[in-house]
Amino acid sequence: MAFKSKPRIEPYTHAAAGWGALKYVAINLIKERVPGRDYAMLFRQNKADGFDCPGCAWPDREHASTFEFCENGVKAVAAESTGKRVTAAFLAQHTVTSLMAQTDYELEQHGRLTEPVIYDGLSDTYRPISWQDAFALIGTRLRALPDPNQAAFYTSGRASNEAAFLYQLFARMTGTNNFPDCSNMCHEATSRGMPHTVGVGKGTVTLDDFETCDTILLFGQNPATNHPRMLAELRDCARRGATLVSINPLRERGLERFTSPQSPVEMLTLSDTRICSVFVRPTLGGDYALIKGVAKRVLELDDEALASGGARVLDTAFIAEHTHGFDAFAADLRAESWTLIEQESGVPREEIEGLAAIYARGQRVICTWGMGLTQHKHSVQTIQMLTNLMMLRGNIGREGAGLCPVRGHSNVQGNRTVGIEEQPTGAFLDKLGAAFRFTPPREHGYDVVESIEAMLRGDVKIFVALGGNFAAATPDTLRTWDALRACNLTVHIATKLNRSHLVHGKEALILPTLGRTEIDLQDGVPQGVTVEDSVSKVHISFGMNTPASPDLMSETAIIAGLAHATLGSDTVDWRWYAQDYARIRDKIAEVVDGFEHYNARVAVPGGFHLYVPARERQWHTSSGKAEFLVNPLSPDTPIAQARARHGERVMTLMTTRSHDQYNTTIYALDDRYRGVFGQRRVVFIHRADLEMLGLRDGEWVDMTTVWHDDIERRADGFLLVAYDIPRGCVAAYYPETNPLVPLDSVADLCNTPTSKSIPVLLHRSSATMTASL
Ligand SMILES: Nc1nc2c(c(=O)[nH]1)N[C@H]1C(S)=C(S)[C@@H](COP(=O)(O)OP(=O)(O)OC[C@H]3O[C@@H](n4cnc5c(=O)[nH]c(N)nc54)[C@H](O)[C@@H]3O)O[C@H]1N2
Ligand SMILES: Nc1nc2c(c(=O)[nH]1)N[C@H]1C(S)=C(S)[C@@H](COP(=O)(O)OP(=O)(O)OC[C@H]3O[C@@H](n4cnc5c(=O)[nH]c(N)nc54)[C@H](O)[C@@H]3O)O[C@H]1N2
Ligand SMILES: [Mo]
Repeated sequence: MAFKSKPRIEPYTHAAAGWGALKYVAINLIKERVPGRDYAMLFRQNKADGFDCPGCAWPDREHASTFEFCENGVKAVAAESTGKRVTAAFLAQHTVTSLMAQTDYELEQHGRLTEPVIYDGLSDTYRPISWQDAFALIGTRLRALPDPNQAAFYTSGRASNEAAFLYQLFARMTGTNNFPDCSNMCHEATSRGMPHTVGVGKGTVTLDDFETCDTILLFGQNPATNHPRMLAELRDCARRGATLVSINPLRERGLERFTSPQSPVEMLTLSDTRICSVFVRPTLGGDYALIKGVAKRVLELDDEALASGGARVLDTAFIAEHTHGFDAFAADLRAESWTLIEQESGVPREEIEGLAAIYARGQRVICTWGMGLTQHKHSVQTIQMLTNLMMLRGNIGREGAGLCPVRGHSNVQGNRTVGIEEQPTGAFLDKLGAAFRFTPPREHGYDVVESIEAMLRGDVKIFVALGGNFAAATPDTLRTWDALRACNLTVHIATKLNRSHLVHGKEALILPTLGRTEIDLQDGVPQGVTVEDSVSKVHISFGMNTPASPDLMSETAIIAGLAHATLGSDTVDWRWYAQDYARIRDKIAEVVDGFEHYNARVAVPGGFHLYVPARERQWHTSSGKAEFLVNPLSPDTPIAQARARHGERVMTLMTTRSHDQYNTTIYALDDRYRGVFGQRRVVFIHRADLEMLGLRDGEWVDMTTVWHDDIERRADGFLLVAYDIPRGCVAAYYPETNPLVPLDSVADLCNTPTSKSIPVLLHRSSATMTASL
């Protein structure tokens, strides 16, 4: 544990990245005992002939000739290339009960899984099982289900297109569309909201647009931690003179100043670049009202221009030619009250007007957004309001402008594209059925929240996970654990030991897999896998590292093995596909629009962009135009309801990521840009709220959720940290706070857990606490 910082709170005063990042990289390489010969491999990530970084979905510059340095990319690769191993001997010595007592950080430290194992109830340990026996057992159990919808197939967003396509084919051939996946908890509001407005659930920009934009509005995102390579892009924009605005309750340090580790001059002269020049700080969940206010002001500015004979502020040509519903939208904006907008956004009218002025001045505006917009009750409406705003000035489908949802997992977007979708379209199913000569199930399946509810009801009995950490990533932890434990069988295809392997069904298996950084040989031939980034670019990735164990199988081969054992190979010759992934790509080309000549196009270095109709100003909506959508602004939110019952003591909690974690994987215990070291159980709160609650900075508190049911939801033992955060809002890290998120606290229209706005009460902790994990 020599690499653990002493628990302390110490505000960060430097620019983001820079030497601090390099120091952390060095620590990570040593801590993970990455074999020396593999250091060079780290520098081949995101190069044309290397592997796609498993860190995040931010795109790469084509043919990047220099290593795109990214601290968190290195952490992700180092974590996968670790020298530490979870062996059969380790698992024999550690009961599941004893492992349950360890933190997520400690579980991560045990290293890579090495061989397939099955839970043995008598000894309460995992024991080795052969691959063939594991497949046979799972196949027998799946075949024995009276209804195929009693199985759910989870996907985390690291799976390749090839693995994800084969997985959805396998599950659909068993007869179900139950595909809970990490995007249900992530960018679902984007994927569900945008098709109604612009006809596609994906971003409309490419990296080239960042070269010519003059304004970027960054909503609810912390790129210095979560998408560090994006910062380099933002730095270039700022240097060119573009105006960058952060819209975020927190003034994230990483969005203030940045020292590029790519720039020797900046590194040696300790200089940096200012990134955002303006910080607008709404209350949690206040963006919908804020964006509506900005749109209202844009309309007012246009009225003023009309009256004074000045240039129009609205792009009237775009609105006339490309959109539908403008009049009703404008009437709704004019009728909206400024008082309500100010109250619900938490932003004073002058600041909203200031933001509108920046937006209206921009000739080429890009809007980016992350989890700060998507994990709220009104997230779909918020994203639709954002597209409305962009349409007012024709900022979609032209150079230097557009919508840029910033995805999380490195292939989460690709997974959905190739069929990980619980609500598939009829057209997709028709093509899939025709390509593989079967009748796919039509009934929509369960998403994440619905799967948990179905397990609790006893309607789902087998849970299979292609990666991820379902038990920790999902809301309402104790109920989710009850749900998983009620299953007859849980199966995890995974690289590392995690909580989900310990919260298991009556029968349970862990199937260890190759990571993306590792050489994947099938029939002696190295296989590449393909992924799609945040700007819909598809490219191929080849592993370069020796596999962590000779007993690992690739995800694709595991899925083929499971499918063969369950369905036989008369209709689909599963193992033939797994022998050469190009065969799977040929089938994807047949089934999924936009993948024509797939193998030839990914053979070109850098890959290819998928067609995004809105980018070409083609609108695949019901009206054939981009739609202005009218949604009301209501003060009747779950937070307001909780305050009506418990008064102003109710705080709105956001659950967020620290710098040293990757979702539920805890690499280390620091969050250096926010000044937290050696600990994770902290809660950030405004000083005036501390005073109002009669609490002090440095005291320990327990948190409970205020919800309409009688279920007690609590998370105990958090250190209060006085912080620059809006009044009434508090922030703490996930997954520790997931016990507080009610299962039915979800976004309208997309069922995403509202993990950035939970009504909570803070209570002085009864136990004497010391800083711990
Ligand atoms: N190192 C690292 N990289 C990652 C991940 C990781 O865990 N670690 N996770 C990956 C994944 S799956 C994802 S989805 C992305 C997540 O990346 P982000 O989208 O940056 O997600 P969060 O860390 O949850 O941070 C959300 C940001 O939104 C702000 N915010 C919270 N509520 C609101 C609000 O109501 N309004 C506004 N305007 N802002 C708000 C928070 O202050 C914070 O800055 O990162 C990906 N990359
Ligand atoms: N409260 C709260 N909850 C949240 C969020 C939040 O902001 N707040 N964010 C949500 C978001 S945005 C997301 S995306 C989800 C994330 O949910 P998940 O994707 O389920 O979680 P991860 O922590 O990314 O999964 C990590 C595990 O994946 C496995 N793994 C890693 N690499 C590979 C691989 O290459 N192959 C396979 N098969 N397995 C691999 C390892 O065993 C590792 O332990 O969490 C969501 N939950
Ligand atoms: Mo995510």
